[in-house]
Amino acid sequence: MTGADEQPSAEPLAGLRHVPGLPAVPRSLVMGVVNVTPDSFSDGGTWFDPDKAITHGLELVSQGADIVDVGGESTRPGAHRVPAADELARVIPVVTALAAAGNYVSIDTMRAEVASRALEAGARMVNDVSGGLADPDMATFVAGAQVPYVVMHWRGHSIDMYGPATYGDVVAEVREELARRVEAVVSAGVDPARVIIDPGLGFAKRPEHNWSLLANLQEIANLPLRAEPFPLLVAASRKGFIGKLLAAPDGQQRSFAGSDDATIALTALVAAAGAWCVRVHTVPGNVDAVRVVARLLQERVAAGR
Ligand code: PMM
Repeated sequence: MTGADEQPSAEPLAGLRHVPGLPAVPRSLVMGVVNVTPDSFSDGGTWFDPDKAITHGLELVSQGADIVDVGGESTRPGAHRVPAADELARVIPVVTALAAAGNYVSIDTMRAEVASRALEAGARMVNDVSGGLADPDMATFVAGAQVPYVVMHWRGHSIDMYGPATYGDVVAEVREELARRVEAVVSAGVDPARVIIDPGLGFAKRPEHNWSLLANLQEIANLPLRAEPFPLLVAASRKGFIGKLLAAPDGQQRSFAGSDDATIALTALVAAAGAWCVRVHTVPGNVDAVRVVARLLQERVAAGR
């Protein structure tokens, strides 16, 4: 799915830096979601069967996803943790098949043990929604594995998703808490060039918090730890704050699939704001959006604006 407009160029666009070990294209990357769970909030159960999950992952790639993110533990509000053995049984066959087909596979897990087994099975990246807080062994494991690592802003497990959703200044607090997490994982040995940060939309955040964060992505990417912005992953796809915004006049929240067009709109906006990657449930419109934005940004760079 690589078009002529996607050849790596000597001059990456502002905010889009290459993360070692991942595709190098001068546009935001698109990560397609494969939730191998019975209960994820937007697509729970749809891809729980491993064969269906593999077929779905291959389809996402054929539609243009740069990375497929495989997860075996739901983080929907109120979710209980699943035992590590169940998580492994869900994700490993799917990671194995998708990686064997030559794809960039990310493992969405909070457990070092699952990350380790998934990397053995061919995954090339760890996406940890807890930013290293859920498992004290995770940062050291990632440091040794030398793979890209998504550090998401997180305040606790999903069983109590909204208890800790209190902020004075959500942008400043998320930025500060992310900075502390990045500092911690880097001091555990993780290569800062492989750290990707994520504001954690919906995780201990109410709709107004998510909108504030989306409106201030640059500030979040510019952590005080270094001069360059960190690559930013934005995962707005199908989250409840979109469904709430688009509720019908009778208050009925927009369905998950009914939020996909709005997700594409957000993809375009966050890509234009410099997001390094978007994590999405449907691929074609989102890939089109990042390609359109890259072309416009290229024009801006050429004009020196
Ligand atoms: N959200 C979910 C799962 N994994 N990973 C990252 N990095 N960021 C997120 O916001 C995130 C994630 C939950 O959404 P889903 O159940 O629809 O996949």
